[in-house]
Formats: sequence, structure tokens, C-alpha cells
Amino acid sequence: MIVTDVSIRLGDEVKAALANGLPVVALESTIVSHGLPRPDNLRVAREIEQAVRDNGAVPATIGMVGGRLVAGLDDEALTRLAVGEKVAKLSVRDLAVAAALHADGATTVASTAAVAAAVGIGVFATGGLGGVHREASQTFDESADLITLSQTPIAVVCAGVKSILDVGATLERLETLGVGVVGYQTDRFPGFFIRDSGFGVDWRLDSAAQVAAAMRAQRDQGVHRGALIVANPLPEDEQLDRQLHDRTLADGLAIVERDRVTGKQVTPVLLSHFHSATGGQSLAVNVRIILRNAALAAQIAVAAAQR
Ligand code: PSU
Ligand code: MN
Repeated sequence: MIVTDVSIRLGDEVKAALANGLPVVALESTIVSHGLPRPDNLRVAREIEQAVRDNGAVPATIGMVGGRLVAGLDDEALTRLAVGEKVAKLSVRDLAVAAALHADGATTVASTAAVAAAVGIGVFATGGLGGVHREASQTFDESADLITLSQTPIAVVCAGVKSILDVGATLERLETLGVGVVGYQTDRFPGFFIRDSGFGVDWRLDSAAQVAAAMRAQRDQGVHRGALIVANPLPEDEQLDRQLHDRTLADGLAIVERDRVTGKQVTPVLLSHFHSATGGQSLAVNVRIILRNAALAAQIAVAAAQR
């Protein structure tokens, strides 16, 4: 078979770690390119990788550089995706076309999970998942994250979904699609900036070792082929102020409606509204969430690598 330049390239460190059964954590690049404001995004991207390292695993940030999918971007490539003017937001369906056009692109939860699973990475850390948008009953706007996670065996550490989405509908869809959902040390589903979205979860796991045991059981049983969402809430005293949160959400939703923002622009527009309207508070909380998730994902990967 001819290996073309559109196959997945592994970073050197990631390649060595996978070959030796060492813990690896996949990280997405859409939060870097489109989810966090510049110039903080590049610094935060590096901090996320450091949080994985500090907890004993190798970070594999995934993205597309010049049409080539990479698992384990080096600092030059990470910088290019963080500061580049033309970085596409790539879900799974976009990957092949973007490769043909030699594009630079950031991978979403869906495409990051799919690429990670394809190269044998079992744990993935992100901030929040995509989900069902509030107007979905009219617009059908549901993130491809959900269907992709239903087909992708990987543990995804996140802080639930943002309240910019319809959280209840998202949980229903995750159930329908057969995506596993567990609370990490909680019985409540987190709402990203806030600890409790108002919805509960059926299952709770209390340690990285327990999550690793669930991953192992899934593999050994060979029955369920979807993802396991590990919902990791912020501690009580680190949440975004509840009133500020509710007000910002209402204003952001009004802007989306006024400006007729649709499709895949909705998430980035709402996120950037949150960052500007809270005077940076939501950004600080967002960064805390990602760093905490990266740390927990690394602990899970370490536990999963032990037998
Ligand atoms: N939710 C967040 N921050 C993000 C995203 C979601 O709180 O940056 C990004 C993730 O990459 C996610 C994507 O996979 O947005 C979902 O976008 P869409 O709704 O267009 O599928
Ligand atoms: Mn969408």
C-alpha cells in the first residue's frame, strides 16, 4: 500500500509511548483555535499539555497541518493552529476534504476522538462537549460529537456541556445513542461553568482506577463500542457566579438570534460572548476546567496502563 501524506502522523513522543504501552492523553485543537480567545489560547494549549505531563502521561494534541492529520502536534504546529488566520474547524466529515486541500484545521471533540481511537489512544481530555442546541427542534442543530462518540471507544473527560446548549436534550440523545455517561465523584451532570446543570447522572465513579476498570471491562466484554463520558465538575467555590452566568447566557442567546448566527458558528460566537461579557471571568474558569480535566485524564490513562 502506498502511504500518502494524508495518513495520520504520530508525534515522536506519542509514537514511542504508544509502542511501549505508556499512558497517552488525546487533546483537541478546536478549543485552542476557536474556543479560547487569542493570545491566551497558545499559552493555555501549552499549559494543558503540561498538566498531562505533570500527571504522568504523554499529551497528544490532535489537529491538521497542511492537510496532514497529526496526533501529537509539536510546538511549531501547535503555534500555527493557535495563531493562524485560516484554521478550519474540522468535524469528522471535513477531514478528507480538508486534507485534499492541504488545509490547516483544528479538530473538534468528534474528530479528535475518532483520530485518537484510530491510533490507539484510549483517553481524551476536553472542556465541554458539543450537544443539542436550544433551537434544535426547529434547526436540527445537534453536534456531530454525539453520533461520533456513539461509534468511538474512548474515555472522554469533560465538564459536561455548556448551558448554551439544551442540556436535557443532550443527555437524552446520549442515552439514545448509547454513549456511556458517569459523574466523577458526583451524581449530578455538570454544566461546564457551573457545577450542577440541574440534571442527574445514573452512574458515578470515584477514582481514576474505577474509570480505568470500566474501560477495561468494556474492552473485555466486547459489547459496547461507544465512548464513556467522564463528567468532571468544578469544585463548588470555583464555579462562575450564578447570576453573572445566567445574565450572560440570556444576552448571548439574544445576540445569536439577532445576528442570525447558524450552524457551526453558533458555538464559537456564544463562547466569545461569554469571554468578553464576563470580563475574562469565564475564560479563567474555562481554563481551570480544561487543566483539571487534563490532569484527571492523565491519571486515568496511568491507571489504565497498569495491569
Ligand atoms: N464546547 C465548549 N467549547 C468548545 C467546543 C464545545 O465548551 O470549544 C468545541 C468543541 O471542539 C466541540 C465543538 O467538539 O465545539 C462542537 O461544535 P459544534 O456544535 O459545531 O459541533
Ligand atoms: Mn452544529
